[in-house]
Amino acid sequence: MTNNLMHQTMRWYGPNDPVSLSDILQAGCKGVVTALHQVPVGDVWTIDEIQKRKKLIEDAGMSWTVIESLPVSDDIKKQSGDYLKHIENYKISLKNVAACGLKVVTYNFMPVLDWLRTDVAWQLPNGATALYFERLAFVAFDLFLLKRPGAENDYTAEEIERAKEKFASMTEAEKEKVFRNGMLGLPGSDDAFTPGQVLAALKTYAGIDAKKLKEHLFYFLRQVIPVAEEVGVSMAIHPDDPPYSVLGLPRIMSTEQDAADLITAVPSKANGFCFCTGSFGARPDNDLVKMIQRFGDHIHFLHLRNTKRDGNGNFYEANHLEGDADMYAIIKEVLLLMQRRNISLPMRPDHGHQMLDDLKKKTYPGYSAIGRLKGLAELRGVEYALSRTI
Ligand code: CS2
Ligand code: MN
Repeated sequence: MTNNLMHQTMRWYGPNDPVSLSDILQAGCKGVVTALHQVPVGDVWTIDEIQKRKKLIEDAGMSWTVIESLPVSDDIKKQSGDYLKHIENYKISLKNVAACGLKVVTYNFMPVLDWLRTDVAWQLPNGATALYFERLAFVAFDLFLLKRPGAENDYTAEEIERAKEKFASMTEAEKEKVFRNGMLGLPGSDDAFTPGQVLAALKTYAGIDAKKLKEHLFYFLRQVIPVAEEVGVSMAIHPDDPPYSVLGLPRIMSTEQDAADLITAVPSKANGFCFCTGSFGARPDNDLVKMIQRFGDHIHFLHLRNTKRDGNGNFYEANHLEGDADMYAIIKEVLLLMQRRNISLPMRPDHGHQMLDDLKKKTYPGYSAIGRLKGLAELRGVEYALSRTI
């Protein structure tokens, strides 16, 4: 019997989130994962603002367990404009969050966009909805809706042909939906991008390939990890979602090799992962259990989510215990890891289906209360049962 169970949390988008702190508490969470979304990317998070947010959470009976995310600016990712200033600001923010008692900072290094889906309300047979990435719809979006210059070079002739057929068969409403989903802003923001903004932003990455972007990531880490170490904060990079290049942009945290490179570049316990089984799991060549074994000492936070892939590059977000990721084996490995390190790792059910009463509500895509509660309840059931035998 092991005593180290995962520390259950949910993401909270702050006071405007339709899912309240009370909802999260009722779901059984001890902690909350949030960020100061109102602070412009690149600016300093002040102690005052951090304390205010922390107090809201503590007054509701929980702790602010993980920051997700302290965002890294595109200037830092490109080493352009104000990047040196932004890195200095990042260091100050790390010191400030540490001064407020926070210990884990999630971030990602995806250029321009965070996650991408073609449908954020894909009908499941049971009436609930899920997030869906349909490869051909995405290719059609890129070629015929966004009309990204040079996009045709990124796809095979056959794929382009099939995307053309797909596009021709789509109704205006379907086109509109794919377009709207492609333009969705960043998590936590209500603003969608305009095509002009996206195309302009993509253009600024011309000349930055995966090798260069990785160098920029490692440069950033060489600057901030010593500060994180000094103040006792663990940095947790979130993998790319989906875990491969999209819209001609390089992606550099998609594979086991990418993860290994990160640690080799800056070997420190403070340099680690937000291990997202949903994002890494969207690639068939990522062996999730093996990755937990290999990178266990550097895992600071867990996103437990499942995806179901097909052979054509499509995937949808499945029930947490279904899909391609073997959640039983993953949770077992996490329990062994926590036992070995004698810690309780923070986790959150990353996304959930829109279902029951939530179908009538507007929540951030993937972040409904009931769907996440269902996922969390199933995950903790597996963990509880497993913990009795480990
Ligand atoms: C999250 C990511 O909603 C999600 O898929 O897992 O948006 C994640 O918060 C960021 O990429 C981390 O920086
Ligand atoms: Mn995730």
